[in-house]
Amino acid sequence: MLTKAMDQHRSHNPNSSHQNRQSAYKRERDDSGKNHCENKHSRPNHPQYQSGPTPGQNPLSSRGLSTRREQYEKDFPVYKQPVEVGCFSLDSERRFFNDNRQMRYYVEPDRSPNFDLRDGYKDRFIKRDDSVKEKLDHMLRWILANRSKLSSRGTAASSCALDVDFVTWRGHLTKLLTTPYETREGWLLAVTRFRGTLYISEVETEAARRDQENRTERHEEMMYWGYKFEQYTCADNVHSLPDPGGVVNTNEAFCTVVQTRLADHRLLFSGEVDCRDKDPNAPAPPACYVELKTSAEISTPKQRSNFHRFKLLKWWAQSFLPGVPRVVAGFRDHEGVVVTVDTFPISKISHLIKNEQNCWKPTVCMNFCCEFLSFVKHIATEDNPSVVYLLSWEPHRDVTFSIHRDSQYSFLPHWYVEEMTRSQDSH
Ligand code: 0WD
Ligand code: CA
Repeated sequence: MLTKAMDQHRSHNPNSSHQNRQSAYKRERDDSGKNHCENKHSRPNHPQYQSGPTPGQNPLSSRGLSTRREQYEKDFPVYKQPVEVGCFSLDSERRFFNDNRQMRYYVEPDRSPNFDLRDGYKDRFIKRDDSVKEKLDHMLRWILANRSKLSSRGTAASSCALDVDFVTWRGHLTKLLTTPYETREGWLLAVTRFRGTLYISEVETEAARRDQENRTERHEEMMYWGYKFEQYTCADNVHSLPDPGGVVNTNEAFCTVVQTRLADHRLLFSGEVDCRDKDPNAPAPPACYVELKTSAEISTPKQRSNFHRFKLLKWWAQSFLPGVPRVVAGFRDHEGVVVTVDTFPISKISHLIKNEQNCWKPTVCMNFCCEFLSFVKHIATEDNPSVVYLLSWEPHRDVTFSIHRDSQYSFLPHWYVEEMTRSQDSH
């Protein structure tokens, strides 16, 4: 049912301009970004998996996937326009609700609002306990509550319980998109095949755990600034105004669940959405959603170049995936005061970066992600909820993997496995 509705949508083109909304999704392939950077469009032969053992690796991880940019400079792969199939909310105590009660509404600030982002850090801030690893649990709860929308009907018992190949968080896909350009932080992704669907859930790396433990007080406070900016620009309902005197509670979240397809990979993922356009005539979700960001103000050419090369890559990847069309950015000074606010339409970001030397390319990001998903399908063959294929990557290396049975890495909870088994058998 949903798959049919989705197929009527045309593919999602990252370079379509804002003014040209009608034609935004016409082309199946992106051909307008060809001259953005100087590199040639090489077309490497498949496969990109290395054969033979990688020295010093577990023998089980003897085949790797290249992350070299040149390998992925090909035509833009088909990426269907993402369709919202549902949403959920997490309340101030991190309880799950299968509805949009945590939706917030964007209230456009002045261009120079002088918001004080430090306000309330000491006395009006409730921080989510990030030692609690939630893995895919909230998404799995959403799937169980909505499985009638996702299950294939009238098909053979051997087919997928869900009509999708991959279930994951948007944030995990963002990490994949930016991998060919990442030089500092590696990642670990746990994959389990269960009833034909591949579930991808992140595992914290040792380095990330150390960084988190060693955060300075200044860094802790700066992490609050982003949430405080949301409070200055979001209202709880269509008719109200933001309440900067209230408490910032990072347990609260509104998440969209979208379905889409990258080449032959059918994806179901969820991402946290900051707010929506409050105009009742705004387009349907996800096109009415707004992503909010804060960033250091830009005063030198070097700062501008770094902003284009690093920050805009992350912003683009995160919002392009679920089809969120714009990012509203608050540029702040060293004291945490927002000095200017700017809107970045996602479809214009690739034009903004085109004068940068050695810049990133959307096609490399999407092609790498696509090859990664093919690699996962190829290696994660055993359909078993207690088996984890652990994919591991460090900058300047290939992606490698190892296999774990009934280990600390298993992440599909019993309540999910049991309920899915029951529901499929009764279908
Ligand atoms: O367990 C884990 N390893 C993770 C869990 C890692 C990443 C996310 N999550 C969960 C949380 O339940 C969170 O509610 O995913 C939800 C958000 O998912 P996402 O949209 O896929 O994540 P991402 O795109 O990385 O982040 C979106 C927003 C962030 O906004 P900014 O503008 O800073 O990118 O979600 C927030 C943050 O506001 N966020 C988180 N909230 C709670 N827990 C987390 C987190 N671990 N990471 C980002
Ligand atoms: Ca945000």
